[in-house]
Amino acid sequence: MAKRNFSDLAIAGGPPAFEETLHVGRPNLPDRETFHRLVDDIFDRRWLSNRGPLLVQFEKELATHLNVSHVVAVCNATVAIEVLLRVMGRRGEVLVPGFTFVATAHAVEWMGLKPVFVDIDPETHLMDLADAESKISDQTVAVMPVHLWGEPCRPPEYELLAKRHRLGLFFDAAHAFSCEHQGLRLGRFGDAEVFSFHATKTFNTFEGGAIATNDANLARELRLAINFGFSGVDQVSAVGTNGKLNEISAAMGLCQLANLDDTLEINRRHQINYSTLLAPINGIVFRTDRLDERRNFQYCVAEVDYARDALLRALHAENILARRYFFPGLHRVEPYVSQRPPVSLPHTEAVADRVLILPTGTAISDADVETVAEIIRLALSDVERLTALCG
Ligand code: T4K
Repeated sequence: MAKRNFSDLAIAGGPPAFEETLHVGRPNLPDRETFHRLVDDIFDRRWLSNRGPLLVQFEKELATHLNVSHVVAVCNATVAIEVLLRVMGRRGEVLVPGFTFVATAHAVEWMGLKPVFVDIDPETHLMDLADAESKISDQTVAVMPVHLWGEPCRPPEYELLAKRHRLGLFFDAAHAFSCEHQGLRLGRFGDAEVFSFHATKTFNTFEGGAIATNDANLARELRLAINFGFSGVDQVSAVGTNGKLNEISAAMGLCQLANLDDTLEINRRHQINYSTLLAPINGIVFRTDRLDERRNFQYCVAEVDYARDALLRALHAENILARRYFFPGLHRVEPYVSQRPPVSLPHTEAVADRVLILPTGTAISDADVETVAEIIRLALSDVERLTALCG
């Protein structure tokens, strides 16, 4: 049933708009037949992991796609960041934005380094360069900006900063596969960039990730590090962990690469449709990002001026599982909040209180996007009632 006024909303007693839940992060899936054929080959070969032929091909195709010399496929992006930090071989503080997924900071903490939280630019949601520079101390060993929402975070400026202060520079590019900065695909900047291929990412390999770098020595050390330090049969030359990606994930990645342009086009269409439909609605601002640059539009990001959490509950009642990533900001979550003196990151806090992520991807239709936008319009048409019902 189409909803025409506030009383039709599920929070006001109407039926939910969707019988089947709409998710943020519903996996995009490649062509089933192609994937099954590759899985049959894996079964025939009985080669399941440890640098099988599909993994080798996957890394090669990724390097071509990203236009970098070396890509090391890893079991997920969190382990990839940990391995990078380990291989860097320095102890001390790492600058990370306060507004990102917990994995960015946890990877630093897990490796026995100290994440130092930097505020963001409220317009771009990206780590604030000036605040980063002001937080560099004699303990700082690296900086790890995040290309949040797939938006490149001024990589050349961070390269200058890192050079000036002799810091390691690693970009958390978990959201940014296939995005570009001024015509250059992300993957080439800093010492290395880390992508996530988790199920919820536009480009997924069930679980997975990759480190891209143009540094041959670093790539060699990373390969050792993700394979127990083995440099040959029965030959161990370094301490290592198990960070390998398996053949099934590589098969998935190869199929997803073949589909990538179609997937990105669907994301782009949803981005434009949300942008158009939400523009006339008071109280919500939709981030348009740079439509003229190559983006993956993995996340459709809105900012709500008031009653964000009430709107979130209203959407959930309609079976629209919108999310408030990355609430409430890393400096306000455990263990960081009780580990250290209170930190104030005013822009991180303000943005974390406003952000609302809407469903997108190939599991969502154009009609779904229209319905989501219409429900937002109806819910925000009476904020007082919305807050009374859901506040
Ligand atoms: N750096 C940054 C900036 C990151 O955002 C991330 C991960 C990382 C590093 C680390 O990357 P990985 O180590 O994961 O490779 C998700 C993802 O688990 C996480 O990968 C991602 N960022 C983060 C932003 O989002 P949740 O807590 O939102 O996941 P979950 O289970 O709530 O799933 C989201 C929605 O998708 C749910 O409504 C259910 C649906 N879903 C999920 C899966 C897994 C499906 O429909 N099918 C599925 O298979 O964390």
